[in-house]
Parts: sequence; structure tokens; C-alpha cells
Amino acid sequence: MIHEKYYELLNVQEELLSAGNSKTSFYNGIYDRYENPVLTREHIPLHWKYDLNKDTNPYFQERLGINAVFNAGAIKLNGKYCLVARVEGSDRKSFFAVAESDKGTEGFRFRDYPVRLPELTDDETNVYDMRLTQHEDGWVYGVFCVEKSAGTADLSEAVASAGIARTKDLVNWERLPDLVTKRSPQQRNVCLLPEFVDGKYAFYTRPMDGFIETGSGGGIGFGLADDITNAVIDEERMTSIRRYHTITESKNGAGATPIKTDRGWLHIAHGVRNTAAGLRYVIYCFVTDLNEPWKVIAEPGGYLIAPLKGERVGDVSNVVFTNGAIADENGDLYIYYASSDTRLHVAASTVDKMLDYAFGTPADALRTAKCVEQRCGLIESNLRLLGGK
Ligand code: M1P
Repeated sequence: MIHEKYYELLNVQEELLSAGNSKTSFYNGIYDRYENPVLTREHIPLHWKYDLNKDTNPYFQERLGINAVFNAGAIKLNGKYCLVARVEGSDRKSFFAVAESDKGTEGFRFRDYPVRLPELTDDETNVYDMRLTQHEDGWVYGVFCVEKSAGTADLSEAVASAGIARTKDLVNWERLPDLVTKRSPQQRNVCLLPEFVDGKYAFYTRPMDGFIETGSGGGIGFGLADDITNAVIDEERMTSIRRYHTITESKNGAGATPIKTDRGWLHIAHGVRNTAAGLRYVIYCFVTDLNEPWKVIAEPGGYLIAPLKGERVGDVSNVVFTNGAIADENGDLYIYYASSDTRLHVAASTVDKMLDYAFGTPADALRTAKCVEQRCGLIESNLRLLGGK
């Protein structure tokens, strides 16, 4: 017999799932923020957490709790906006789950089951942060982080690599060997370009010396692999590099799968700086050349999205992070970003607005004096326009 509490909770959840979403008053001319997160742990189907049977669960207790729903890969498939979210159980293990909607900003519902991703080895402890690529070879690829224990006395020491799986329907996944990068012992935040480059599979990488520290890794890398079923990158060239006293000083990483535009590949990535309060993650943007996609041709200074108000607090506070965006055929763009490793939001823009932002915003001038000059230049021309001095 089904516990009556189930129906009570189901009604409450239905209100959340069918709620609309509206733009906030936030304004910067680049994107709109929305009132409600698009996915939270409250969106998780009740039958993933509770045993509904009154005989075996008389107190209707959560048997398998969910802690957070965040960093989601995104893709439009068969007319639906699909998010492959990172769902973290209360046991700290993350897994992937598909939520879909007819709209980009609201109405996301999880499918009945999470993704059953095949394992390659039984020491894979955790998987997370999938980037989805509709590749010109006909497959949809998911590239994600695979985490294993480093096997040292420090139990928090881990080894991260880039897992690769492919699918046609986001239900059945074929697991391929993890990416091998000859120069970099660890990889996270790897993402596959939708098109071949010189007939090869093109990846954005993030060379790292350790699990948390990128060490000598200078920023976001780029490399080519001949064969996706045994992907090996011999050489990684740097694209968007880390710099002293910028938003990418500590590390950066590829975010959403790059979006092809007539002016270049549009990247929405993340940058990290250190502070007395710990690491601060923001989202930034750059554009790479269409023919030489490792070459950065525009990189506005500063961040595109930084944690705001309630976004600033969560399991890992002061973080915004993206690994998925959807560009519609009409040019509308939805950037799915998580805040503080806890919930998932949407920022809505258009490809045109983002290109105007990318090419029209000055690059980081890298020194206070130069930054003040930049700003005075803006003030001067504005005052002239306003009829002042
Ligand atoms: O906790 C913030 C983010 O930390 C990692 O990102 P990076 O590899 O750049 O440090 C990732 O684990 C990401 O999932 C997480 O949101």
C-alpha cells in the first residue's frame, strides 16, 4: 500500500514543477537573470528518495537522500531543452540525470530514472560535470570528470581524468576509454568541439598537476585526437590563459560546449581567484577563431556572471559555474549556471548580444593605471556626448 504522505508531498512538488519563471530586475544589457532556479534538489522525483510502501516505510522516511542538483550539460534534442545535471546524493556521490522541458527557462522535469552510465573500472568513485556535444559524426558525446582515489595516506587526494561516453537518446550510453593527454597527469573541465579540425576530434582541456591545483597548467588547452574510441592528445596548445591579478589567476576551465557563430566560437567558461575567504568562481567569455579554434580573438576583461545575493551561499560558497548552454535557431541563448555547488539557474541572452559583449568590451588592461585610463576614456566620450566637459 502506498503511504498517504507521498500524495501530500507530490502535490507540493507539483506546484514547484509547474511554476513559471520571470526575469528579475537585474540589468547589464548582456543577459537576464531569472527569479527561480531551473533545478534544485526539490525537483528530484520523490520515488528516487522514498520507499513509497507503507509496510516497509511506515514513517515515510527518506531512504536515499539527495543533497544538491547543479552543474548541468545542456543540449536541444528532438525539440526539447535537455539538461544532464550533476545530482549529488547525501552520500556525496554524484551521478547524472536528464531533466527536460519545452521551454529554456522553466518547466524542467527529471525522467523516471537517472543515467546508468557504464563503468570502465571499479575504482571510479565519482563522476560529474558533463559537457554535451552534438558532433558532426552523428553522435551526442558526454565528456565528464572521472574521479578516483590517489591511493595515498591523504584520503582527499584524488586523480581526475576526462571520461567520454556517447549516446543518441541520452538513455543508452556507450562508454569509451578516458581521454589520455600525454603532457598532463590530470584533467577536468574537458569539452569536445562539435566539428572536426583537420579531420580530428578537437578537445578543450585543462591541464592540471594535482587534483585541486592546476600548478604549471597555464589555462585552457586545446588538443586533437585521431580516434574518439581511443582518444589520445599528444600536444596541448594554450588558448585562454591564466594571468596574474585577474579573474583567472588561480585557475580557469572550459564551460559550455563552444557555440558556433559567424564571428567565431563563443566560449562561456569559468575563472577562479583566491581570496582570504577561499576560492571565488566566476563565469567569463571569450571567442576563438573559426578555422584555428585554439586562437583567442576576443576576451572581454572581467567576469560575465558572478555570484549574486543568495547565489553566493551554498555547499561551496561564492561559486558560479557553467558547463552547459543552448543556442536556439532564432539566436536566443540560455546559459545554465549553478551557484555555490547547490542549485542550477538560467541566464538568458542572445548570440548577437554575447558577440557584442565579447567584441565590444575592452580586454583586461592588467594594471591599475591602464584600467583607470580605460575608464576615463569611457567617461570622457560620454561627457562629451552629454554636452559636458
Ligand atoms: O567547487 C567549485 C567547482 O570546482 C571544480 O572546478 P575546477 O575544476 O575548476 O576547480 C569542479 O569540481 C566543479 O564541479 C565545482 O563546481
